[in-house]
Amino acid sequence: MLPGWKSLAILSVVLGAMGSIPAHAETIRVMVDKLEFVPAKISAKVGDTIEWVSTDILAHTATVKGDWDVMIPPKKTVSFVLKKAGDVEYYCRFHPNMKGNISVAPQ
Ligand SMILES: [Cu+2]
Repeated sequence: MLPGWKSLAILSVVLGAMGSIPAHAETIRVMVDKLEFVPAKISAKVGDTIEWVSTDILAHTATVKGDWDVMIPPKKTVSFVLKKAGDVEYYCRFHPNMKGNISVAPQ
């Protein structure tokens, strides 16, 4: 049975209301597969969580030179809370060609 248009309309109103809650922290998902961060470029704000979901068979890291370093084991999901604003370039220590960018807005 397909849901009726009325229940879909109610659902979209509920989701719309959730989206309008001001400045709540979000979780932003980045897939890690075949030596790539997807999407490579994301926007976030201070307090948001980045969740790297690896479907790769290799271990990776999300590393910012002189700052944070997150291990991403094969086929695991790891998360990291952004603590400061700025344009963040990160890469994988094991595969320096793997690069990502997070534009972190102040809260
Ligand atoms: Cu890697």
